[in-house]
Formats: sequence, structure tokens, C-alpha cells
Amino acid sequence: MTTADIGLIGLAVMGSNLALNIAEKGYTVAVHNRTAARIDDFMVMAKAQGLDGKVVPEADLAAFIATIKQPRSVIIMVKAGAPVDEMIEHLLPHLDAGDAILECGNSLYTDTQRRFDYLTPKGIGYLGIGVSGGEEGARHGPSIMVGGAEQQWKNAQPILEAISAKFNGEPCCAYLGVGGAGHFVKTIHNGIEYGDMQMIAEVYGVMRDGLGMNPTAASEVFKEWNKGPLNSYLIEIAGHVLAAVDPQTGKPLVDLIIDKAGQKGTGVWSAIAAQLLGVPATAIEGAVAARAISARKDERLAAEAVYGKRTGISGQLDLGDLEKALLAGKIVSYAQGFDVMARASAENGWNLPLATIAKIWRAGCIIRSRFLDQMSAAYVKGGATNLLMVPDFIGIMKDAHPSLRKIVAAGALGEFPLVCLSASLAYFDSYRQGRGTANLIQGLRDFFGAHGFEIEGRGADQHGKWPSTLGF
Ligand code: NBP
Repeated sequence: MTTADIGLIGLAVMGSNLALNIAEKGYTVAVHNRTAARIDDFMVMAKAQGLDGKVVPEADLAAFIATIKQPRSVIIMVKAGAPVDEMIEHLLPHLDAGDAILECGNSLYTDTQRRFDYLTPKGIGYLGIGVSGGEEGARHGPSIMVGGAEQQWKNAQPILEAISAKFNGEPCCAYLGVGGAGHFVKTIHNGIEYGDMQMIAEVYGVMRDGLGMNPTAASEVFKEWNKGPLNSYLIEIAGHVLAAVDPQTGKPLVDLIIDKAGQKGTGVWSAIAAQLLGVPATAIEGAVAARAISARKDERLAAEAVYGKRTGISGQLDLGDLEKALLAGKIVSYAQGFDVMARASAENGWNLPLATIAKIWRAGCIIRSRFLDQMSAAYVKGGATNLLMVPDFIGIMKDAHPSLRKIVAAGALGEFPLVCLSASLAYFDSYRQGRGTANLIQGLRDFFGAHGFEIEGRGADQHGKWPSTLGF
């Protein structure tokens, strides 16, 4: 019987929570999973939450498809990579022209583009959808970044908007462009998330080892900061993580956690995308590199034994400066992330709506913040695309960059690795310098490779008469 408004395949953590969210919003959802036992487990969970009446469980793929109203919308929430391609092949014989596959995992946007190009000529609408907010978000309202087939987006729009987070009543869900646009934006979201977390960790390091603050004291500072311009989910949870106590030892939990960060790939993808597009994204790149070096614990310990422990920060550091340094670093990092999206948009013909992206990141996702509300308002007014040149942010940056400078300088002298904060400062100083030093680079390039250079009034492709260095 055709009863379901939408179908969902993949009942692991994310899929289960998304299905419960859909059911809770009053839509009937058909669910399927490769391993049938997971469907039974899911139904127990749905029953416990009083939502089983809105769920149609189907272990047989053909029967599952048959329960969904046409034109069908079928969400796939399986492991990213080959499982998605396999699932598409399994689904294809059962779908009709006009139906849609909504792939909601963390897929590489170029894979999404490939799948979109493969399915469009077959009449199947392919939507690559970035879903942010983790398990909690999937259950109660994630930020949803949609890309792909526009017609099929319209079919699924009411359900996707209903399950998304809301900011002042507005759904944090939007169609952003064709092909891989949605997953691209999710990738950059994650790159920005890497930068935010790294900079938070760097200021925590200054508090811990520079100012001698214990986790409780640092937690109080983050809680205080969360009431100001840095107000955001990540600052809020930093306060909680720093306050947590290990029940076994009674010690601060954060002091027991090994300082090796993991990564699943989206940060690397955003850094690569920025590089390929020729957009400087030093904060994102720095955050990816910092995670990689954090993973080399043994090497770091060996190097510390050789070079000695750091000298430490001397002199007074002001917590107000630390707060402003984080704000300035964050502005630079977001400027870079949005610059990457603007360039990718132009290159791929996506026409990415930057103000809308800032809007749908205001709630539901990991980087949600008060700052993004300011950012979307600034972008709505129009004008410059680089955040550093958007009028509302020029004032904030003028006020905050001297503090970033103070913290980075103190950190450098005290031998603190402020990878992301210093990368942000260097970007800012490069971006705002009218006369740089690339003239010498051009001279060097011409010397060894006759690459040519430009001279004011004489045009491009000028060359120097260089001495021979053969036999050096
Ligand atoms: P997993 O990424 O752990 O995938 C498990 C699911 O994939 C199960 O339903 C499993 O079925 C299914 N699956 C696999 Br594995 N291979 C399959 C195949 N060849 N054919 C069909 N199904 C297959 O689940 P998750 O942690 O819920 O994540 C789902 C997606 O969401 C991923 O892309 C992940 O990166 C993304 N994600 C996003 C967030 C976020 O915050 N947005 C958080 C976590 C994950 P089985 O039960 O039969 O093994």
C-alpha cells in the first residue's frame, strides 16, 4: 500500500534520528536498512517515543519503494563512499522518472556531482544534501544544505523544512544550487568548524600554560564569553567540556583526554578545494595541519626532549585581548571560507547565495552562532564579498586585530603554537597591505625560468637581463 510521504534507507545513528524527526513532524516515513535486524531495533525505539504509527518498516527493497507516494523522495543515509554508489544501483530498477534520491551523508562533493550527472539523464532527480548538527541535530532539527535537482527539491521541500532547525521561525534549510553545491557548502562548513575548534583550543592553551588557569577557571571564561560577541554552540560546549569531571578519578576530564585529534576528511577536502580554486584559506589549512601534528604524539614528545619545554608567556596577558583575538581570528577564518564558496560558485555556475548560507547556519549546525546572524544581515545588505570588506565587520576587525596581534606576538615569544590564530593574522596583514613583496618573487621566477613580470606603464611579459649563474 502506498502510504509513506518519504522513504529513508540506512538506520544507523544519523538515519534513525532523521527518521524519528520526520515522523514527529507528522509525516509518514518508510524505513529500510541493508541488515534487517536494525529495522526491528529502530521500531522498538520508534514505539518507545510513540512514533511507530508514523513509520512503515520494510526489509524488502521493492516493497519499501512501493509504499512511497509518487513522485518518490528516497533519503539515503548510509556510509559515505562506495556504499552510496551501491545503494543507487540497487534502487535504480525500482524507481520511476521524476523520483528522487536524497543523499544526506558526508559525501565528497565531486562524487555528488558525478552521481547527479549519472542520474539526471535517467530522469532520476539526485539531491546531495549536507546535514549538520550531529545526532542531536538529526533528531531535533539540523541545518540542511541542499544541492542538486531543483524540481525534486520542491517535492521534498516541505518535509526538509519541517525537520530542520529554526532561527526566529525561519527554517535552516535551503536549496543552494545544482549538482554538488549542497555537499560543497557542507564541506566548507566543516572546514570553518575545524578553524573554530582549533582557535578555541589555541586560546585554551594560552589560558592553561600561559596564564596557569585550571580547567574550571577556563570553563568560567568560556561561559562568560558565550554571553558576548563570541556566543556560539562551540564556545558553549567548550565551557561544558572544561567543567566536566572524570567520575573514576575526580580529576578534570579534559586533563585526562589524550591530546591527539582525529579527523574524517571534510577539513582536508575544504583545504584542497581552496587550494584548487586558488583561494587563500590559511585558517582552515592551519586547522587541518594542527590536527595532523597533534596525532604525532610520540614525535612531539621526542622533539620536546631535544628542544626543551617552552619558555612560557612572560608579562601580563589580558583575557579581554584573548577574547578579541579569537573574534578577529574567527572573522578571518569565515572571510576565507566564504571566499572559497564565492570562487567555487563562479567556477561551477552554482550561484551560491552567501547570505542564505549564513542564515541557514544560524541554528542547527555545529558552527551556529550570534556572529552568523550578524554576517547574514551584513550580506543581505549586499556589497563586498570578502567579509573583511563588509562595512559592519570593518569596525569589529579594526577594534579586534590589535588584540590578535598581541596574543600571537606573546604566543610566538612564549613558544606557543598558535597555528590558526597566527595564520589568520598573517592573512589579514597580507590582505590589507597595498604594497607586498611578490615583485621579488616575480624577479626570481624570471631569473630562473624566464616567466616574465609586469612593469607599470610597460605592460606584462617584461624580462630582466640576468647574469649567468652556470657553474655555481
Ligand atoms: P555510518 O556511516 O556508520 O553507516 C552505517 C549505515 O550504512 C548502516 O545503515 C549500514 O547498513 C549502511 N551501509 C553500509 Br556501512 N554499507 C552499505 C551498503 N553497501 N549498502 C547499503 N547500506 C550500507 O552511519 P551514520 O554514522 O549514521 O552516518 C551516515 C552518514 O551521515 C555518513 O555519511 C556520515 O558521514 C554522515 N554523518 C553525518 C554526521 C553529521 O553530523 N552530519 C554525523 C555523523 C555521520 P548495515 O546496518 O546493514 O551495516
